[in-house]
Amino acid sequence: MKKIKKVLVANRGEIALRVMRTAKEMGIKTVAIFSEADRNALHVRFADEAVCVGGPKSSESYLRGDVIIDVCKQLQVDAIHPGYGFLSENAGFARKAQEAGIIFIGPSPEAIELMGSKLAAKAAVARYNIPMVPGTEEAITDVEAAKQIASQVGFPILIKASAGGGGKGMRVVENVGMFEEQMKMAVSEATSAFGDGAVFIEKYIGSPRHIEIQVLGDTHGNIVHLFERECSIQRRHQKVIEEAPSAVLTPALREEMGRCAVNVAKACDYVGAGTVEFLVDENLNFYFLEMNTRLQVEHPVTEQITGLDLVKEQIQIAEGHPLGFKQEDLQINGHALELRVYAEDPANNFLPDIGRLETYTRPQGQGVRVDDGFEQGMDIPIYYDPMIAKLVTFGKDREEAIAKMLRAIDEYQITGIETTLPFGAYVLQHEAFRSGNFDTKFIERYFSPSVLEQKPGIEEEEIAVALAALLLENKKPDTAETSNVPTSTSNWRRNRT
Ligand code: MV4
Repeated sequence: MKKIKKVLVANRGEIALRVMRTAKEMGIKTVAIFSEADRNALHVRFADEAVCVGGPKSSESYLRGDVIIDVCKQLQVDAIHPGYGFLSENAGFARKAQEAGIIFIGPSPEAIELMGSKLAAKAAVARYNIPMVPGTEEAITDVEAAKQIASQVGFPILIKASAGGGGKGMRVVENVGMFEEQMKMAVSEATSAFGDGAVFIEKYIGSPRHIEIQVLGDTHGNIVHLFERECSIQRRHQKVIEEAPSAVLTPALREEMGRCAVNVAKACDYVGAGTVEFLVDENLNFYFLEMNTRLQVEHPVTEQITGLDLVKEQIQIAEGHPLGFKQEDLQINGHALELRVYAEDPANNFLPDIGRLETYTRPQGQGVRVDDGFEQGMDIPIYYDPMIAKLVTFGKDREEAIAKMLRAIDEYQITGIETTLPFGAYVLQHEAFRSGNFDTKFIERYFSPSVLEQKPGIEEEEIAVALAALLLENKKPDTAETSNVPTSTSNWRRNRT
């Protein structure tokens, strides 16, 4: 048991602030690190102490593990919280911190390493009877042998990089004729991207849901799960909306997936907060995909439905305290949604839209939480992730959480940059989202920039109807398939400059 008196947060933006808030509540002093681009950032102002660790690029600052550990030594820091991204899943960094006598708030370097290799992870959990997608258990090297396996598994198959994850280094192969070429490309991609060319085969699940389970493990061998998060609304592996609980899990399935997630954590002696990812197919079969050994971006939805503070749990675990509850003490209360607000232009292929936040007014009120790291007048730096805020709503049920989210989106005032807020409103109003009947193909299936075009006002509408009637005499409109799609009646567009 070691009391943490001072923590360094090796991160920036909303997550650095979010971690420091909890640290402060726990009476722990906070140290921020920052790059030259973040000199005026809110996490720097919030911290008790702040140290510039280098240039604007992540590789010159937030990724410099040795420099960060030196800062810890100089300022007598007891523990490092890595947040997400950057060094959070870097086993080498966790090990160096440990060797320097600094607590890494997270799992052991061994657990990070094991789960970082998708093949090693699958091998480790295999003895716990966890359902996995049919495929190879080892890296494939021989093309002919691999073709054989692929044919047995049945096309389409997916080639994945063992060192990948989060969708990086995946290739769908439709038939045996395309196998050799795709495999060679996958190996060369994996080699250049990860320095590890190991690839493996899985049956391709066409339209899966992505459901993940939050787990917590302490240093005394206790592991619990904190239910699921539904994360299927993604665009090119970038999550857009997450929710808890999922609209499709039955209590029995939730329990079963929860038990599997706990076993995955047991398989690597997991300590801290972690997330076990599953694919769920249309028949509600579920398959273990991978484990993320960090606090995730979307952790707030779990906090809302469980009433726990996950950062507080992480810190108490790191201090050596046993978990203060058992599985049977935990239950789901209400429903939470998270919308990631990105500085991207949905009308322009989601191109990053950097610039100054001319107006920035957060929504407020009951059931609304905004985790962000910016203020009005600040510039969004180009060097980092384009996510500017996480808008979280909480209600007694899913309908209430959705209603609050739509209200909050409407209330959120951002000018100076384009954001994904209107895109979020579109998704939330869509019949497929409302009904809960959606999967990871939602955006591909239902989104095109034209769906965000402003609904005309009454007068304009009358004119439009008259014009449409005229046009119809000549040709059918080409918007037929989107005509039944709900359109926002929000006034957010009128307010924008
Ligand atoms: C899959 C899959 C279909 N079949 N594996 C993408 C992220 C990475 N964690 C695993 N991913 C997938 N693995 C098999 N065997 C489809 C995906 C996938 C996906 C998964 C979760 C959320 C969004 C996704 C979008 C495209 C593909």
